[in-house]
Amino acid sequence: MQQLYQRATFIKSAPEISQAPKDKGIEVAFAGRSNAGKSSAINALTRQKSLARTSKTPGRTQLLNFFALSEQQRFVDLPGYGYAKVPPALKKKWHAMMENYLQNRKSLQGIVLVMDIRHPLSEFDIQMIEWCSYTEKPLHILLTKADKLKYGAAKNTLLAVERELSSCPMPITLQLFSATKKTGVQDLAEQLDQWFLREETE
Ligand SMILES: Nc1nc2c(ncn2[C@@H]2O[C@H](COP(=O)(O)OP(=O)(O)O)[C@@H](O)[C@H]2O)c(=O)[nH]1
Ligand SMILES: [Mg+2]
Repeated sequence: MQQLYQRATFIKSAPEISQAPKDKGIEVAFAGRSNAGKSSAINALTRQKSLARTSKTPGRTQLLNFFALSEQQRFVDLPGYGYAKVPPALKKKWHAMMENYLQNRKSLQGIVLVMDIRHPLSEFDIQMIEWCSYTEKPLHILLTKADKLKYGAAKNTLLAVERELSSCPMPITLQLFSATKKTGVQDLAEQLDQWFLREETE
């Protein structure tokens, strides 16, 4: 159902959860450290060159960006932060906002965690995984920029991350991805279908 994702339109940016669209229908969140390749992954999925802005200057804004597939289906690009030198006040604000969002957002059906395959399981990623464990939200991991590694090395990283997360209580799926080469887009669409089209099969 790749077409569903091509239909995505931007709804709004919200600096706070209180300004998010109504908590109705189904929502899927994309999370990732800044510069991991989150916006590029969203653009590859939706086949829109600049739906989610991509930038070489990571992480200056802390906004939740909402996109609609239909009135009842949304996805959200969650704010990331990157690098070691994050001002503590910013980190604290991010923590509070993410915790609030992940624990209270009823329409949240699953989380796509985007990791740069060359730097998987950063402090940011571990925090997201812990929240998903705690709330038992299903998690789909994109190991992106897979084009930066040889196939064998990429596959080994995939297996290592899978092994690392094998004791998590919630369902976790993982895949290789490249926004540049457009690899893994169909796998991502199939995973999202499981979440977005759930109601229709129930
Ligand atoms: N080689 C390669 N570069 C990528 C890929 N995805 C993103 N990038 C680059 O990584 C940088 C950060 O990407 P962006 O999508 O803005 O990351 P975000 O901060 O997580 O939204 C940009 O320079 C992108 O062009 C990929 O799959 N392969
Ligand atoms: Mg981005």
